Amino acid sequence: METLSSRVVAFLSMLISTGALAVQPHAKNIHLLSSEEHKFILNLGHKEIPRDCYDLWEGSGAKSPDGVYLIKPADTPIVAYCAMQEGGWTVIQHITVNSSVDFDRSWEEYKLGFGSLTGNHWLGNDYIHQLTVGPGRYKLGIKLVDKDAVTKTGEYDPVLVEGEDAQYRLRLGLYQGTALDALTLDPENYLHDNQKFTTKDRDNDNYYQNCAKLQFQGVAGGGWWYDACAGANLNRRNVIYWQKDCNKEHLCKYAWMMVKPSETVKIIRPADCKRDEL
Ligand SMILES: [Ca+2]
Repeated sequence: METLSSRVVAFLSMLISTGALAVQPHAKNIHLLSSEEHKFILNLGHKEIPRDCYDLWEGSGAKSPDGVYLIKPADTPIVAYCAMQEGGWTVIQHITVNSSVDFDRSWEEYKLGFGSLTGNHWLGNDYIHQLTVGPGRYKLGIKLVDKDAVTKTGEYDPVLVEGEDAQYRLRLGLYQGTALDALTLDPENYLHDNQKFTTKDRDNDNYYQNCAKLQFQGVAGGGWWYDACAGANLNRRNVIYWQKDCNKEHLCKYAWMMVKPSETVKIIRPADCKRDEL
């Protein structure tokens, strides 16, 4: 005869196998995943949560697959998409032209992130700040794919997105890449480096109106580090804009923004330096 406990065990096993009793991930921006997608978190249940995707990639001997992971850039874990095959980048933005995810969002939404980590999204300005403030320097990667599948990339080294009290101001270092430098150089005299972030409900830009509200073919620009206004804007979902590389005449289909520790500057901790014995 079946005992009560064996029936309880069978019931619990059924709950676990159907996902009804799955481990609930503790992450501040878990709203970037649907509850069905929680099982896609590749390091769910691991004891150690790394600071960023690069930590994971390096720790795995460059073997971690692309996907969603828990990371912990500051006190609280968050979920992020890791572009591992390209060297452990933490993706902070991904957009597809004519994305169903609306990028015309409020300050609060840009602060805490929106969209879907497995598709189009903004990771969240608070988390981009936590990642880029270090310890150690970070660099910003840009990846653009045009309608003919030609890919262009670029890196700003270092990058810092300042905190909310500084209106998430963007600080960029030297640029290199196959794409044009659209953030620190602009023939139209719009410089994005050193600009504060602007959203439709918070105007920090240098234009007499709010750049985030200006529409092109009925679509607003979305949040960005506007000047007066833009030589690049990867958050306008009908026209991904990056000077001559991506614009309304030369359409781009996809864009990504991502960060990883700068390789050019190594952190030297006092304990790493052996004192020479004389
Ligand atoms: Ca303005």
